[in-house]
Amino acid sequence: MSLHIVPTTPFPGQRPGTSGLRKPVSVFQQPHYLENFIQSIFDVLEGSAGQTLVVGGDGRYYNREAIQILLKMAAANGIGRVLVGQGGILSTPAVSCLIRKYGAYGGLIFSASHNPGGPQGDFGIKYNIGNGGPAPEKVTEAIYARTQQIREYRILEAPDVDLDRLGEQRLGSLTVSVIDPVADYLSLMQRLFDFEAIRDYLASGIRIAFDAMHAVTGPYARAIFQGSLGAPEGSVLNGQPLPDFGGGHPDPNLVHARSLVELLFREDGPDFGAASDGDGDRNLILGRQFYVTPSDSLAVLAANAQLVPGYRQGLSGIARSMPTSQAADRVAAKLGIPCYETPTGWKFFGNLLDAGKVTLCGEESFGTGSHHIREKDGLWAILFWLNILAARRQPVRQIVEEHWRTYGRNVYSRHDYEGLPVEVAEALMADLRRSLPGWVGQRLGSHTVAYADDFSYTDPVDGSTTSHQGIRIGFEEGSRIIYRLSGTGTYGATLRVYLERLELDPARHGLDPQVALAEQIQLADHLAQIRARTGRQQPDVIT
Ligand code: VG1
Ligand code: CO
Repeated sequence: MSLHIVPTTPFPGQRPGTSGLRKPVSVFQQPHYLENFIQSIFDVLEGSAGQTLVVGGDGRYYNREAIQILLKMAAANGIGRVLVGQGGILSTPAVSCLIRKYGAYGGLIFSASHNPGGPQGDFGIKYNIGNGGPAPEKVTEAIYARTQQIREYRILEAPDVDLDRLGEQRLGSLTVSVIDPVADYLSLMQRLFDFEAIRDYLASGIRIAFDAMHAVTGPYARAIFQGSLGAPEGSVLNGQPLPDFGGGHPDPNLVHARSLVELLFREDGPDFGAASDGDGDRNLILGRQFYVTPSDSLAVLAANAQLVPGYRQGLSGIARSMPTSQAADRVAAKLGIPCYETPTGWKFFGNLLDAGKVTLCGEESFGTGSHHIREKDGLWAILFWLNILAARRQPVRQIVEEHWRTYGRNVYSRHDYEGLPVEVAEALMADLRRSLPGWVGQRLGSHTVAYADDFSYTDPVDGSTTSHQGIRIGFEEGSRIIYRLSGTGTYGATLRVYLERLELDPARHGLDPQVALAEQIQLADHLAQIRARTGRQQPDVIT
């Protein structure tokens, strides 16, 4: 084994987005591309010598190769120990759990989350800090700055580590511990939820279906649902992680999880359905013939938290990303606890969780989580729902409809326009931003504009400010139209339009959101000239 110091030159564009550095596989496979980024991470970490890192990925194409490179570079950069999931597998929430449990210095997750995998798909890398959460912007910006100056990287020339063999192996001065990817995560879940009650509930004839979408949650879900909770074999669908996710798009929404949705909408379908994404941090919740909007899911979990052992002591506060509906705010108000509004991306919840200001947090993009770790957590959200169902013994639909009757319904939808030419999307946003001051106080359709701004956030814990986080047009009755460009795509630009309207009249709660929001949908197009500018007649994805 020998240490190599390899000369290199910077690559443009290695700036992490909403959630890590994400690029097509072919970009990552260029000589030195991954190495440059990893060395830049090591270069900005202070005091990491001799420390422990947690490493794993969602099993997508290039995962094993990337982990081998990472291990050899960790050895060459003086890291003491790496905990790596067997087969290179660790979900994002499991990495967060392990960093916290073993007091690791940080962790690396190889994933492009919900983006497709395979040789033509995407790859990605995320760095998490010692609290278990995504690196905050000051760290990701320092890493990016380093990528623009890098001149060399350090790597050990050594044979590959056997990622399938549990136990310890040496790589120079580095100890590599190959660990069971599921065990620590499962024991955390067992501490938070009433597994016995859920087991009894399932044994009473309740049928569940979980779609792992051939991504990372398969082994976790089999151990939890079919192992610990006694659900019959076959309850976990697509449970084998595959490098190309079976050709699918591991995004648990109504479009990409269509086969599960169809199963739940059958007359004789299961009582409860759920799915997760590539790296296991997202969740889709379905009842029989019923879809739970992620924003509503957060609100329902908050309103029912006292039924769940890990949350019985009460919630200190709730946080939601700005585009997430205000349903959670209404629960927080009733509970008399604060509700924080943060920019999109889990990294903005870390300080609030660390400071004990919030217990639950969530995003409209199928992400829900709590202070148990510092990432959103798909299986955790599904277990939270099952625990509530086991306690209340009512169908999902009834629980949500009752919730709406108590709090009102924040009717909600997100429209995505994908793969737009970058200049078209940026010009649309720039013109919209310029027009904002003129709208306040104006009547648009049946609504009067209360505020119109480009969202900016000051972290209440460390005082850091983040601006340009999305254009908000808020109306006097609490309705909102929000426009943002995605920070996770790898091709062209994706425009996200978020629509929300509060409906207090129970007689109208059953309306299809696309119908209930029709006026706002039209207005959103009119204000931003979406159809005229993009030539698109409708969104690519509606959730
Ligand atoms: C999207 C979601 C955002 C989420 C992010 C990462 O970002 O909108 O809410 O935190 O993905 O999720 P964007 O910038 O494309 O809107 V994941 O599951 O990729 O780690
Ligand atoms: Co994800």
